[in-house]
Amino acid sequence: MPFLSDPIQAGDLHLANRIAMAPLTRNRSPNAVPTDLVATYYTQRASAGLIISEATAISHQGQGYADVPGLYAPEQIAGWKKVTASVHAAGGKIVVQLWHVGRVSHTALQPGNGAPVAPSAIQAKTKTVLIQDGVPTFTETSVPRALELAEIPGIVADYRRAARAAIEAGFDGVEVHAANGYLIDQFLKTGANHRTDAYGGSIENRARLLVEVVTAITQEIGGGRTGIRLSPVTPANDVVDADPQPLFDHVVRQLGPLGLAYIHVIEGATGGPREIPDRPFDYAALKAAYRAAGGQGAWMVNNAYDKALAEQALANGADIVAFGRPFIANPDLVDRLEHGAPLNQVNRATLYGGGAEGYTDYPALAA
Ligand code: 8OZ
Repeated sequence: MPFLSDPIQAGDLHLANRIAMAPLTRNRSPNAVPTDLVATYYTQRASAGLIISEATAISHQGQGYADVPGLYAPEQIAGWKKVTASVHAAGGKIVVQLWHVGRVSHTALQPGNGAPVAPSAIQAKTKTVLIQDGVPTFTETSVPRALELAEIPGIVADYRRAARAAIEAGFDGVEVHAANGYLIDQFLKTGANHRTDAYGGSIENRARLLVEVVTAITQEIGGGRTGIRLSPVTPANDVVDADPQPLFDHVVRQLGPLGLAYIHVIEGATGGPREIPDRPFDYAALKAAYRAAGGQGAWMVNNAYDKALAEQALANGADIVAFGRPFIANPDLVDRLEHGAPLNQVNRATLYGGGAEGYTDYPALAA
């Protein structure tokens, strides 16, 4: 039986252990440019087998929160270069999570203060974070407009360009953010997609944008350094599907032949309960559907794992376990899990925005 501390190959990525740092939004990149403090934060966590960066906008239109990083302008790429060089110097591996928020945005964050874009003009009952006078402020999202059919190739092109920029910035690969109610998940799920064209209606149509994006990225940088994050049943950001099992079984069957490095699945409600009483989902069947379609990528699981649950997941066939909040509060999480050491608790007041406090000042165990 594999241990969390065992190395693993995920596509082209050779990982020193099976513990991943989950993507975590921290709102500390003013003007979408990661700072030296961001480099320090990730470097402190470089003992993770894989760091997945916080969600990073592929375009100005893809941005939905104040002070989140981007990957579409030279100064953003330059900022990320410092992060990846520092993580690599510390022996770590890091991929960037590519993000388009779709309707989860605010006119204040959009090009020309326009409406955010979405599959359909349905406002999300969720909040975004604007930073006003240095204070993170939760704010209603703006009413979106439905994307024109003719605009969709441009969005696919933005993902492709961002994947190329990721390699230029020194990342080991990319993770496509297809989870948590953002643009790709909005297209996937019936609650947010009421389109009647080739991108709405049937499962095949709703999955079309996801498949086009992942295919474009694999053509650009290779499947072996491309991963994807899915959240079949999360209610995050007000997006739900009427029948998620056949939808996601279809999605992973499409991903099977693309030679991806890994599939990253959020089980249950993101950051909440692993089981949702009225929304059962068979994750073992999802994995079986992926393998049956020829998928050989590592199977990464996430949500509310502790050491015991993570070891059980490996025994049940998962390959990698991603930890979120424990990695915020414990830069040396790998060491602590290995030795069964107690964990620091996360301070929720310093999650989004601010400086070093609650970011780079969580202590490691004394040597
Ligand atoms: C928390 C706050 C803002 C964004 C996600 C990118 O849920 C996020 C996110 C989480 O995937």
